[in-house]
Amino acid sequence: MTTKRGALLVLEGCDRAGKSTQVQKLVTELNARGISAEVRRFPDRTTEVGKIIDKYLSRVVDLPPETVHLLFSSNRWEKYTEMRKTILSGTTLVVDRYAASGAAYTAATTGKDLSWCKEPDRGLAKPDLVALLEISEDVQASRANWGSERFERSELQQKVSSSLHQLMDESWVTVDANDDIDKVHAKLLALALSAIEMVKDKPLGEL
Ligand code: T5A
Ligand code: NA
Repeated sequence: MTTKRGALLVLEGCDRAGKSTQVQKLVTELNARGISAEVRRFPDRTTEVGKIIDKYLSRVVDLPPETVHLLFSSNRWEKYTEMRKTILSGTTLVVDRYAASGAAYTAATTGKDLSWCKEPDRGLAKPDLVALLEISEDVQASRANWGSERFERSELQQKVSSSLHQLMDESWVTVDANDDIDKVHAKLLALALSAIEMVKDKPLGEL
């Protein structure tokens, strides 16, 4: 019997939409149901490139936006081989931000067109499902530590949201993330379980 592959599931959304909270809960619940699943996150601030990104986001260093864009993409390429291998060996990855964040934040901060912004990520593994967590401006501003990092300003977040919407294809779904944590979790769990079931016999795509 050949091993069925895992799914590549991505949670996207503006800052404080609840992505990290939900990614963690989802993996815990999938594991509790006997499904092999692990968390990945971008930026991954632990890698060599990730350390520079962390300094940039916390305003320790300044860099040109094009440089930052390539660093975020490079950070995903650092993890490409390992992620692909893990998925193909049967483990589902639940990823906290991915290529769409890369394109949407740069489009929002620089005004560059989305096709320019998407190019460095071309060839990465394509998500089987992208769940776009949507929250209102008021809810966003009420969540912990709002405004501490570089991109946390409401007019910028609206541009990010509009870019994320432009990136949607048939693999995306929107999820109302204004609800309490458990309600959002229940919706995401249902989506994840059906995606994991559906991808088993499908090849892993490429961006
Ligand atoms: N970026 C990222 C780019 O520019 N290019 C790229 O390629 C990538 C990958 C850092 C920045 O980098 C940019 C985007 C970002 O500006 P990050 O490390 O993902 O990216 O950002 P973080 O600050 O870690 O995370 P976010 O701000 O995006 O928050 P999350 O993960 O959406 O939200 P979470 O789960 O941490 O929750 C925030 C707070 O709200 C509470 C939580 O307990 C927490 O206190 N909360 C809820 N409260 C009430 N009801 C709910 N349903 C709640 N869900 C969560
Ligand atoms: Na987060």
